[in-house]
Amino acid sequence: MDSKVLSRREALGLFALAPFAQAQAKADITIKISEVKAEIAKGKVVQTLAYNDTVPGPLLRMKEGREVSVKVVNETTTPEMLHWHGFHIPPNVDGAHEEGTPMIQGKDSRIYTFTPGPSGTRWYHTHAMAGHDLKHGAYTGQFGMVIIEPKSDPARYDKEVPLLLHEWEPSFDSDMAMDVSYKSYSINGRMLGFGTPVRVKPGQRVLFRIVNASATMPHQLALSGHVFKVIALDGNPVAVPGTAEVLDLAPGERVDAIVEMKNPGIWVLGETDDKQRKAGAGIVVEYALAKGRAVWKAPSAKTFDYLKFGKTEKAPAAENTIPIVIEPRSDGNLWAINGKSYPNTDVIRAKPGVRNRMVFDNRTDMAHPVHLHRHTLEITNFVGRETSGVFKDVIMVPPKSKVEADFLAEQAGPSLFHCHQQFHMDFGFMALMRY
Ligand SMILES: [Cu+2]
Repeated sequence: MDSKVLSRREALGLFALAPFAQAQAKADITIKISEVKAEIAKGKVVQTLAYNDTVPGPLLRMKEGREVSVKVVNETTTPEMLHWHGFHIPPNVDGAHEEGTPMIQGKDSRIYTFTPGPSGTRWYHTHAMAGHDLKHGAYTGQFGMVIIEPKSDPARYDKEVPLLLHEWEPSFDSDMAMDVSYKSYSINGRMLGFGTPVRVKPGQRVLFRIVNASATMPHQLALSGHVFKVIALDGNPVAVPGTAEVLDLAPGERVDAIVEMKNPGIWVLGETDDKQRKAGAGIVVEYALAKGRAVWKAPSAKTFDYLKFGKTEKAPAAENTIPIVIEPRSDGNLWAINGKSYPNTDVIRAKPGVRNRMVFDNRTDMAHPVHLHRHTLEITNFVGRETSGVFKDVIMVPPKSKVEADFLAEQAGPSLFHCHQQFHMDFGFMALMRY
């Protein structure tokens, strides 16, 4: 779809009719977008945009395969877009303007009706562009978790704890306005020490469902005195569940990990980076009857590897190969895909109905969390190592390296491919895929 034409038609109000009819209709879930004052610590208030007046937005539970309708009411005066991240749903409801989902105009509403799937830890967040405006897009509080419950659930745990990471008070590092930094950090909308602790009991198996809802920052987490057992990445069960002292999450990524609670005390689950943790990136985990201050104990190992959770067997061969060359630019855009920056990027052509292989060739000196909408990617080669059985929708491609990942082309219509780092997406790192 030609985005320039669409914006012009929107400017003329040609999309006003359908939303008006929709405004009268009922939905299973209503999400309101409005400006809020969020208290992220005692006396520390940030003004932001949020869903249903809370940061994060409400935890949504959907059933795999059961149709749901969600009414999104935009009480702000600027157009918004709500994306269902990790869902295999049609482009008119996926929540990307570039795919053809209509924007939710200011003071207007839209109903999204779709059949959720696949099951797992998904999330929803704004897909509006921000550019240099740090008061919009993923810099805001517009994010929340969706758990799509499977038709039958084999996972065994005693308690489920959703954790959503975010940063506040963004600013540009320098006059160059190239990189964003933050004054404060939060988990579940509160700085470390100011939220409700995660309350556990000895012997419990606790499932942490973690989303990095950061606009731009990767994070590394550890739970002092405990080890994670990773069971799913981006909501998709891994081939080989395994332990990890630390969890790496790029923007957009999720980790589901079970922790056996067998070290009573009061502990910090937080960023391994001291500066970020001290600026709020953590949450207290408190055993029943434990007394004292929350303790941070740095992990002994700091490496996290996708392939630890994959099989060593090669994935089946793909029938089509799609080269994705990532390069830096300095022409007003920052990044290019196959030599061009969005909106001038070439359409990525996939072969319908078969296994397609994306070959990410990151020629830049930064890692990029690449994200493909409406599909699941299986990592088949990570920096020279072959694997199978690790299914994701965001893959962190290390600097100056190659990563290969396959998807089944079974979702007709356009799908957006982009870097999940908001500042990268907004400055060229985006393309449409079709088949
Ligand atoms: Cu990037």
